[in-house]
Amino acid sequence: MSYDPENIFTKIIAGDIPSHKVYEDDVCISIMDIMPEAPGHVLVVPKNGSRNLLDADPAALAEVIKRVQKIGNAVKTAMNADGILLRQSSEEAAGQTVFHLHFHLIPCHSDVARRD
Ligand code: DGP
Repeated sequence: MSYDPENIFTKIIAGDIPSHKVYEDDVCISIMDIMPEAPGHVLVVPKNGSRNLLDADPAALAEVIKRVQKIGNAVKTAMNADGILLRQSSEEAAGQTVFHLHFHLIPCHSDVARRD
């Protein structure tokens, strides 16, 4: 499976499609998920496109994961959460629906049962 740059996240990164952006630097953007599983659910989307985790350049991935950690801590604080669920789906069989690498950061609270 190859990377198709004609995907919705490429258009969001380019500013052609609006999003609620909570973070941006030269490596990635972070946006609110339009189908949140919990309040404060954000996506971290690298600007350097790859299809998913399986074809990502390891050196680029190392930079992205630093942002995932930083944004995860910020989301936990902002949402007064007890924890953060990190999810990344690679390929349709794993639930991937947008074929541009992204990481879900989902705030979790101890007193709220998760459905998954
Ligand atoms: P996944 O199923 O892991 O590929 O996650 C894709 C996520 O992307 C899903 O939770 C919904 C979200 N999403 C899809 N289209 C858009 C969009 O146009 N804007 C935003 N903010 N999120 C989107």
